[in-house]
Amino acid sequence: MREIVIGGAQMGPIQKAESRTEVVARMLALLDQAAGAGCDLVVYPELALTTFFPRYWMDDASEIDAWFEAEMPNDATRPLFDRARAHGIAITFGYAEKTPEGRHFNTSILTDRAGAVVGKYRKVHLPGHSEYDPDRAFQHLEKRYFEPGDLGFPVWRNLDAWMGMCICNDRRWPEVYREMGLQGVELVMLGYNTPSVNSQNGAEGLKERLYHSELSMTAGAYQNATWVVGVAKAGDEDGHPLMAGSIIVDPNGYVVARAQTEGDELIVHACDMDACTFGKTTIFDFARHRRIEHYGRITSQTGVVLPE
Ligand code: CDV
Repeated sequence: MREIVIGGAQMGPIQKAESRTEVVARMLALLDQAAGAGCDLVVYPELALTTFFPRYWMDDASEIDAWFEAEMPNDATRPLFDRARAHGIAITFGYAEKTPEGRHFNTSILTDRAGAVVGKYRKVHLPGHSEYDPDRAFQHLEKRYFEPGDLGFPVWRNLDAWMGMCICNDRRWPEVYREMGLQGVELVMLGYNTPSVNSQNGAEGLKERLYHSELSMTAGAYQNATWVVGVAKAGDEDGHPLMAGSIIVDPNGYVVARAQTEGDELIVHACDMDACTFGKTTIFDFARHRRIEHYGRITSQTGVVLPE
């Protein structure tokens, strides 16, 4: 048995005016709660340090850069790394990264129990648009503020398990889980900021949004025999509602822990990494059953091409 007690640290809304320091204080409270619950690892949401700023149209480079972190850890987040190290808890959280070369990514990092960064992932599937769209109920400008990630989908050995990350919209793409599945992933960690309504279809409400989120994560878990932990930033950010629905999914695709609120809330489950072995050695034994000679379109073609 390789048990990792995992805490999904769902975060409630972060208002535009809230500072990094105020947000980190909330993250510390969740971390202390996780330590009390015996957690080995805590997963925080996408862009955990600020409001979900891609909903705002901005043209001024310095206004945009104010949402980004030029180094990690930095003065605001160092207390989080220090407290995690003191508790011996590994953490992962998302933030907006500005590289020394001036590139912008939607990023998440993973630490070991000593607070050292052991993994970095940059979001590949950026939803939304890059120019102001008057036809949407609200904006989703990730394609404006970020470049697509350039690191692929690596996995890392941490806490005696193979761990990988993806971010928000990535969770809806089966290729993401399979890329990590092909590297033996046992735990996929992700955070998300998902609006409670569809900006292009007002009829698509919260129930359907929650269903699609859960469907994506449970399918990814089952089809790759891996644990999946998906953690929301939720609630009303300056009049913009984000859905909750944070879950921990086992390698059979069952939800074993689920958030009940739209606020700061810790969900906890003791996850046995050895529970991945059965699926990985039977129905999803990739080496025995995959037929890559028929999968060529997946990497050679992006959009739909109808047969002639
Ligand atoms: N932050 C996100 O990537 N959000 C998307 C929304 C826009 C659909 C998501 O897939 O949840």
